[in-house]
Amino acid sequence: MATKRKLPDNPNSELVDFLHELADYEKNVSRLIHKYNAYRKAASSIAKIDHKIETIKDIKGIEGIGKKIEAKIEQYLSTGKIKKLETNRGDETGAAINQMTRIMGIGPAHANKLVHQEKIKSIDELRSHPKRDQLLNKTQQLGLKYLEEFEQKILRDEMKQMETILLREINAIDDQLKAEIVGSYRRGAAASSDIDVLVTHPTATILPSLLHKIVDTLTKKVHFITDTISIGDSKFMGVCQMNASKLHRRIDIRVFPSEQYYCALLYFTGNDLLNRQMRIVAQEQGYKLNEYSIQKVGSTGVLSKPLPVTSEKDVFDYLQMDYKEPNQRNM
Ligand code: TTP
Ligand code: CA
Ligand code: CA
Repeated sequence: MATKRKLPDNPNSELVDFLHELADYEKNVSRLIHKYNAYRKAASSIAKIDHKIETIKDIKGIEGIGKKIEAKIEQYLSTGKIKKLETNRGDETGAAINQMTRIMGIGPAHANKLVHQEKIKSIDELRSHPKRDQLLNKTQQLGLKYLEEFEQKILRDEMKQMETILLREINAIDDQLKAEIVGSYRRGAAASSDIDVLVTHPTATILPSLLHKIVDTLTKKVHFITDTISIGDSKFMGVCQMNASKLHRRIDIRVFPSEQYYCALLYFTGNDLLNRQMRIVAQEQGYKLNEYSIQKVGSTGVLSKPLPVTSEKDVFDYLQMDYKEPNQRNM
């Protein structure tokens, strides 16, 4: 994960990267999620500061930085290093575990097992391991195959080109199909980690077969999809490539019936922090909000039928929140 987060324009990007590295170690090696969350929060607060931090005074009173992390930042400012980070980097087993979690589908538990039980110390060792295909499921095998490619961000220009192909092919299947690229791209990001596609059709009953038809077309007709990780009635996860000169990218395609489309559009546009915030506001106001619908929660906890939603703004309105354009949703 650490390599995915690049903040080229941030004046404190080195410190932010260091905090992410400390966070990943806590999540993957120590498996202390509260410490992971604390580092992530601190990193996110620092990333929002638009000038170079010179002394510890520059971060006084900033939300999300506790005493212990503050002390580490102080070390960084005075010595350019963080002792804990140096120690972590010297921990070979820890480093190996961290390496394994770079692979899609491998979490901390599986990574620990590969390192402690199978004594695998690096990605290269895993790649050339005689039992490789027994040690990994299909998702993880694809994750290993495309590891370096999946870690490269997709620039907006390539996202746009992929959008053109996707919308063209989806519309050619059925001109009533409506598709949008969501996720960070819809929020205006200059670069994205993967491509998220949302599809709907006015006739809800045929959605599963439509998803299969879309995936089939994108695989066999235009050779855009190269691998399937998983496919169900409403969700496809896979790998795509715009052409042979471009990298392999992760792609998610989801289909929703039209009455759920705008709740799904809101949710899959994100970001995740806004989703969490809106879910809490919903709870406070007696609603239940998720990627499918918004419902009223009755006094006995009984849920109403899904409320009518014909735009994202309808959801903001129910919650009495000011509407946010997609590019204002980077919380
Ligand atoms: P992602 O594709 O994981 O994230 P993203 O598109 O915002 O950013 P990136 O460029 O790194 O891919 O998920 C798409 C949206 O789905 C996300 O913006 C919000 C929602 N989501 C959550 O609310 N919670 C989650 O845990 C995940 C994975 C996604
Ligand atoms: Ca995404
Ligand atoms: Ca995604």
